[in-house]
This record gives sequence, structure tokens and C-alpha cells, in this order.
Amino acid sequence: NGKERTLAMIKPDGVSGNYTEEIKRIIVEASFDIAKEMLTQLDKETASAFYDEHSSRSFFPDLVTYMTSGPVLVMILEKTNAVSDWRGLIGPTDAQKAKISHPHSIRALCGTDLQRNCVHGSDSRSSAEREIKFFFEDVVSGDIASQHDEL
Ligand code: YYY
Ligand code: MG
Repeated sequence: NGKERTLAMIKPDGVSGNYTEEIKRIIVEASFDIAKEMLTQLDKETASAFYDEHSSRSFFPDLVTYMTSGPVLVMILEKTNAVSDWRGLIGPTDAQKAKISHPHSIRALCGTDLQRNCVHGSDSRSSAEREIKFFFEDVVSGDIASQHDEL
């Protein structure tokens, strides 16, 4: 079948702001299947490795602090065109801009600014496969699973 997978995450501000149920409702209404999900707390090493492509950017230390500030909900979403359809639903990176240009997007709903944007979505099929492996199929997911048990 033509189904594609993408990695979605509700970031710490989304979980602590109690947006999980509303975001899941949007996901299901948009015909995605939630193939797997995991509530976990990222440590510094895991958040840094996840965002490795941005490790030289000036915002990186703040990004890692934000991503480790509370639990996140990581999900594998499945449907045709999952990668681009999920990126479309979440809206632009800057939640401030999303509120103006994409008022019905998820980042407009629950994000705050360019950093605290409440959700993640893989930006390509290859990123999606890397990120799904990172959380669900790598040795790191064993570490995360044991953290999960302690939550
Ligand atoms: O893929 P997406 O999340 O929309 O944006 P990226 O450019 O990949 O950046 C990843 C992440 O980093 C973004 O969701 C917030 C944060 N960030 C930031 O804090 N400041 C920036 N100038 C750019 C991105
Ligand atoms: Mg990105």
C-alpha cells in the first residue's frame, strides 16, 4: 500500500499545557493512524542527539533545555503522504507567525514562539525513518523505555 510513516512529538509545553487530547483528536480526524506512542522524559543527551543537525546553532542550548523541561509524547503516524500532511497540519516553525498565517494549525493552537512551538514533525521521508528508528528501534529506545517506566 502507499502508506507512509512520520514521527510526531508533543513537546513539553504541549503535554504540560494539556493539549494531548485535542491534538490526538486532530490527528484522528485527519485520518492518521497512531501506530505507536510513548510518553517519555528526554535527557540532555537524547534531546541533543535528536536535534544533532542544529548542534552548531546559537539556539541549540536553549532548545535542549526546553526539550528536557518535561515529558513529551512521541508517536508514529501512518497514512498516505504522512510526512507532508503532518507538516501541513502543524504549521510553520514560528508559532507567533503561525497564529497569523496559519490560524488553524496546531502550532497556532498551542505554541508560543519560534522555540516553544509545541509539536514536532519529520521534515522528509528520510528524516522520518531516522527519527522513528531513533525512538522506537534503536538501543536508545531501550533507555527511554526504562525512563518511561519511572514516570
Ligand atoms: O522542523 P521545525 O521544528 O519546524 O524547525 P527546525 O528549523 O528544524 O528547528 C528545530 C527546532 O528548533 C524548532 O522546532 C524550534 C527550534 N528553533 C529555535 O529555537 N530557534 C530557531 N531560530 C529555529 C528553531
Ligand atoms: Mg526540523
